[in-house]
Amino acid sequence: MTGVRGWASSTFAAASLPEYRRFLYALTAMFFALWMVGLARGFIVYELTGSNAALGGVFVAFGVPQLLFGLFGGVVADRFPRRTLVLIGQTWFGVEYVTLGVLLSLGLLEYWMIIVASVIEGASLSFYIPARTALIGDVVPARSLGNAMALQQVAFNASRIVGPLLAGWLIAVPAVGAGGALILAGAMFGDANKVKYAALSAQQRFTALQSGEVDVLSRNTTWTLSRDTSLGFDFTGVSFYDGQGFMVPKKLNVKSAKELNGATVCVQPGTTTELNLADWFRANRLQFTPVVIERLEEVNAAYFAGRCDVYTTDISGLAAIRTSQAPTPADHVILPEVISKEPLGPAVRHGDSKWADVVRWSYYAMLEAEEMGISSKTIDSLASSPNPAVQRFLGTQGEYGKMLGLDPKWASNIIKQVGNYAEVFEKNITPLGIERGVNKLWKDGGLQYAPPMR
Ligand SMILES: N[C@@H](CCC(=O)N[C@@H](CS)C(=O)NCC(=O)O)C(=O)O
Repeated sequence: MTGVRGWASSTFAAASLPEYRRFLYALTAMFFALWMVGLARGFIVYELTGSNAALGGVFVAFGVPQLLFGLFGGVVADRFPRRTLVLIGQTWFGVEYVTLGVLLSLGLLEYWMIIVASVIEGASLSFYIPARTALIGDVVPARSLGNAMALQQVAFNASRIVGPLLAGWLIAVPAVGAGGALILAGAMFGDANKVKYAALSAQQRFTALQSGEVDVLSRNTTWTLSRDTSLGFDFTGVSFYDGQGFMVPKKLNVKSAKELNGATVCVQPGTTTELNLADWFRANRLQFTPVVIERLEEVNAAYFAGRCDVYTTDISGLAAIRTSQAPTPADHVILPEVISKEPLGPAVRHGDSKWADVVRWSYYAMLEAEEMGISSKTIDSLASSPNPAVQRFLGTQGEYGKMLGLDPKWASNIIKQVGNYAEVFEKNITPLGIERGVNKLWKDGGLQYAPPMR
């Protein structure tokens, strides 16, 4: 026992000094943070940019100021109070890491911010390191100096091994890691069945998305300014250009919406439909009585039971309701007037740009596939295609999956399991009696256009 105690008291001699002990604790924490951030920073930069050169850029941004300011660091440490320099240094690193962390969680972090932070951090280290080393001499007596230096080195080396391990483990935990949501998304697109649907009324859908009950609204939500801003959503594209219309029983013999003066109109609350309806009747100096019912099944029942003369919603909705709910679909007609623009597309919450990117590019991949003639039927035969654009799409060339945080086969999985835009349209929309119309590809005179997948 005495032997061990003797060994311990000589090995940790400097640590018996309370002031040095505190110094060592602060230092160890600082070293851990430095090494952890070192690993996480590389990971984040690669995730943000997908480029090795960008990663190199960070090390240059970090190293060059150290080289330049390193020349003056020692001089400054000798002229200014070292304790203050060390305190300023550690506080600054803490503030920097927390700021970067918060920006990352909010999805606001950009590559240039990491570069700026790295330059400032590199420069600060040039003053901080000499000040910290010299501070040891202020804290411990000359005879313990060698021991104090050695202990500092032990803390440095231990944190160098454990810090990155800890950071790697944190990144690997989906709820914590920089790419948590993306890892889940990758899994989801690897298997189109790994999705949970939530049945929501038109009114419930917004709070469900805001509260995180669902991660995306993907059905018939119209992209409007107020939803994009004050409701806190981002619309990732327009997967279907629609418009609002009116459906009436054929037996009423109505040929135009202009003949609807005095009608009762079934409409759902929490929709663009409600406001468009009021605007259109007012603009046309017509009277109407709204019958406002929240649940879809109840509006349908009310209309088919004759509780209102007219049903109004998006034309795709009217066509779907007529096909799937009407006792005799041919007994109902959709009038020729299209009274609004209803660009329908997926909506996600503000603040998760990476998830938005995944949703956005999944839809564009379906358009791009149609444009390139890649379908669920042809995709397997294209593996040996000499066309580089096809190879990029299949994930055999480029690192586009990685840039999205997804599997290299992300796009081909979508096409194999779900189909390209035309296939999905033919399967789900054509049977409703709706033509491609404005939803044709841009090269066929429509509005559907995907930015380049490269
Ligand atoms: N596009 C409009 C109308 C959407 C809408 O009213 N959808 C109704 C009628 S199709 C609905 O109950 N949607 C639920 C669903 O389709 O399941 C909006 O975003 O406000």
